[in-house]
Amino acid sequence: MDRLLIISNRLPVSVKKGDDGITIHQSVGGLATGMKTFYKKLDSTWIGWPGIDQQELNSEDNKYIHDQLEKERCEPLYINKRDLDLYYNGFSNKTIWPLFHYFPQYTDYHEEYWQAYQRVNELFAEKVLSIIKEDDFIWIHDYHLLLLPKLIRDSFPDTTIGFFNHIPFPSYELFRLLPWREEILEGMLGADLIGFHIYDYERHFNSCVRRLLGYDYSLNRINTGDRIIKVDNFPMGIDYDRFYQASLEIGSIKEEHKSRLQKDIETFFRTTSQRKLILSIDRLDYTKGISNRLYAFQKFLEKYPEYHDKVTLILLAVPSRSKVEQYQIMKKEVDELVGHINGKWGNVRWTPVWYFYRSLPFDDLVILYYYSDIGLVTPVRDGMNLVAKEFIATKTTGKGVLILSEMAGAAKEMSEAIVINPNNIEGIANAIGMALKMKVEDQIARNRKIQERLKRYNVERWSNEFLNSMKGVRTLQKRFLAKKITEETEQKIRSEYIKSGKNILFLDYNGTLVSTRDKSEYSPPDKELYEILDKLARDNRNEVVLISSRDRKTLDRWFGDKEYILFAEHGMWEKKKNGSWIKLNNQLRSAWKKIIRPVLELYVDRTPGSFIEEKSFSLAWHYEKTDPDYGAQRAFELKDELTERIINLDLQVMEGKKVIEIKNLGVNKGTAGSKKIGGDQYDFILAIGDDWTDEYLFEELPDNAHTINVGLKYSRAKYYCESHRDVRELLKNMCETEP
Ligand code: GDG
Repeated sequence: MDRLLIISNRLPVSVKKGDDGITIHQSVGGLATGMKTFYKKLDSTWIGWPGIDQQELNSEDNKYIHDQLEKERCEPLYINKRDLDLYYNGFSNKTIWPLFHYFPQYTDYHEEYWQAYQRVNELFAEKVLSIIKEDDFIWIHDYHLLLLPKLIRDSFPDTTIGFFNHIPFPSYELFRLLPWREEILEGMLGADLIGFHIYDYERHFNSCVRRLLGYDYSLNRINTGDRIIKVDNFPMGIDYDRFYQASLEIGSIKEEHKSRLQKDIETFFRTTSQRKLILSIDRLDYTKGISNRLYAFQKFLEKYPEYHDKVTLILLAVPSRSKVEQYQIMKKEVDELVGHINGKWGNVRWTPVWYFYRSLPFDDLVILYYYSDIGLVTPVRDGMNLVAKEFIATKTTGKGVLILSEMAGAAKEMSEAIVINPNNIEGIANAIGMALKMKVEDQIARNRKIQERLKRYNVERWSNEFLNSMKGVRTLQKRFLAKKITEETEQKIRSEYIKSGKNILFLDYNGTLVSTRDKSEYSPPDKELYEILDKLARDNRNEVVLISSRDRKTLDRWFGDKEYILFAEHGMWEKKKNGSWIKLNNQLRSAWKKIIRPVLELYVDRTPGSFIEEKSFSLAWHYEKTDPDYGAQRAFELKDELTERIINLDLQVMEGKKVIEIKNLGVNKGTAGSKKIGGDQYDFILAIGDDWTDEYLFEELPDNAHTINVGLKYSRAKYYCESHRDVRELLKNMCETEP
C-alpha cells in the first residue's frame, strides 16, 4: 500500500525533560498500546503532540528529539501552552468527552475552548499539508481532531482520508446540545471512511447527520451530493499474542528473576488456594465507573462475609487529566471510598483494597492480569474497553472470570463474560459472588470462546480491515461518480440515436422535465415540453416512457391522450398508448394505510404547509410548501419514526425531493423499467431522472443504456447535467436530428 500518515493528538511515545536530560517513553492508552507494534510494519509516519512544550527545549534538545522520533517514525507537532490547555483540557476533555459519554451535567460550552480547538485542528492540518504526498493514505484518530478531515480535504480534495472515533458517538438528543454541532459533523464528513467501535455509535452518527445536515444515508453510505462517504463499525482488537506470550512467560520465570511485584503477590496472595484476587485497571476517569465498583465491592463484603480475609480488590487507577476539576473531585471520592472500605473491614492480615494511583510498566501490568482471578470492568460508558480484552488474553490456562459492563462497546463481542449493568450495585455484588463460585470448566469454556475471537480479530486485523475499507471507498466513489455531460458525450448519444432502429426513452417528470419547484398540481407541462415529447413520440422508432411518482389521475389529465407510455406511482401502474391503466403487481395491498395515515396526519398538524397525497398503493407526505428548515427537520423525524413503524409491514419509505413516500416493498422505477424492457431488444436506451427513486432505474438498465442524473454528481447514472433545461436541450437536439 502507499504511504500511511497516522494522526492523533498524542504520539505513541512521549518526550520528557528531567534532571537526566531528555527521555522518550511509551505513551499509555489504548491507541498507543494497540497500534505500537504494527504501525512500524507499514510505510508510515505518525504525527502528534510529543507531550512537551517546545519552550522548554533548546536547539540541542530539539535536534536530539528530532533524531530519536525519526527512528520511531514520528513527526512531532508542538502546540503552545495556552492553546494546548484550551483545546485539550478545555474543548476535548470538558466539552466533547463528557457529552459523548452521556455526562451533559459535566459539559462546558465555552467559545474560547471552541476557538482554540479550531486553531489546533488547523495547526494539525498545516503540519499534514507540509508533508503530504500524492497517493498518501491519511488515518486520523479520535475526538481531538474532529475538524481535521475537512481541513485536509479542503486543501487536498483528492486525498484518501479515514477517521476513527475511539469513544462513543452519542444519540441525537445529546449531540444536539452542542452549539457547534454542524461544524463538527461537517468536519468529520471530510473523511472518506468514518469508523466507530460498534454499530450503535454508527447509527447515532448517521441519524445526527441526517437530522442536522440533511444528508441521507442508505446501507452504510452517506451521499452529500458531491461525495459518497462510508460509515462503518470496526471493533478494535488488541495485540493478542503479545499479552498471551507475556503471560505464558510469567509462569516460567525462575525465582531469582522474579520482579518485586511478582514476589509480593505470591507472598501475600498465593498462600492458599482460598485467596482470590479481583483486578480493576483504568485511567482514573468518571466514565469508568470506579466508584460504582467500590460501592459494589463494599456491598459484596456485606453480603458475603464468608469471603472476608480471602478476597482482595487490586485497584489500579492511572492518573489522567488531573488538571480538569471533575477528575480532581473524583480522585477525592475514590481515595475516600478506599479508605472507608479498608478502615471498616481491614485487619492486620487483610487489606480488602490494594490501591495504586500510578501507571505501571507493561511487565507489571501483565503480572497483575496473570495473578487475578476476576477482572472487574464496570464503566458507565466506554467506547470499547481494551482492558477487558487484555484480561482474557492473559488467561493462558483458560481460568478466570470477567465481569463486564454492558455499557462498554466490548460487551457486544464478549457475551460469554458475566455482563452487568454498572448502575446496579447489588447486581455487581452478586456477579462477584457468582464469579467466585463459577466452576473451572465453565470458566475455561467461556474464556476459550472469547479468546478465539480476540486472537482472530486482533489489532492488526482491525487496522487492515480499516485500511482496506478506505481503499474500497475510493473504488466505490469512482463507481458512483457520474461525469458531467459534455458536448462530446451529447454528440455521441445523438449519433447512436440516429443510427439505431428501436429506441426507448425513460423520462422522469418532476425535476427532470420541469423544474423541481413546479411540483404542485397547478404547474402542468408547458407548450415547449409537449412539443418536444410529441415530436419524439411521432418518430415510430421511439417509445417514450414517462415514469413518474405522480398519481394516475394527474398523469392522465396531462398526458392521457398522448402517444406516450405512462408509469404512475413509481411504476405501480402502467398505461400503454391509447390503453387503460393496469396494475403491475398483484401483491399490492393498501390496508396498511390505516396504520400509517394517522402518523402522517400528526405531522401535517404539526407542520404548517405540509399535506398528504394519497395514491392507490402509497401515501406521500409533501413538505415543499413548508418553512424549508423546519420542514426538513420534520421530514428527518418522520423518516426515523416510519422506519420503526413499517417493520413487518412489507413497506418501504422513499425520500424524493421534499416528499416522503410510503409504499409497498419491491415496487420501484427499476422493477418497472426492467419489466417494460422485458425480452425486447432495443438498440438505444436513454434514462433521465433527478432523485434517488430514479437510481433504481439506472441500476436495473443494461450496461449500454445512457443514464443521466439531473443535479446529483454521485449517482448510479453515467452522466449528470445541471437542470431540466439541459434535459430539454438534449431532447430537442435529438428530435431535430434526422436519421
Ligand atoms: C479509549 C476509549 C477505547 C492502562 N493502565 C496502564 C496501561 N494501560 C493500558 C491498558 C489498555 C489501555 O491503557 C486502556 O485502554 P481502554 O480501552 O481500557 O481505555 P481508554 O484509555 O479510555 O481508551 C476506550 C480505547 O480508546 C481504544 O479505542 O477502548 O473506550 O475510552 O491498553 O493496557 N498500560 C501500562 N501501564 C498502566 O498502568 N503500560
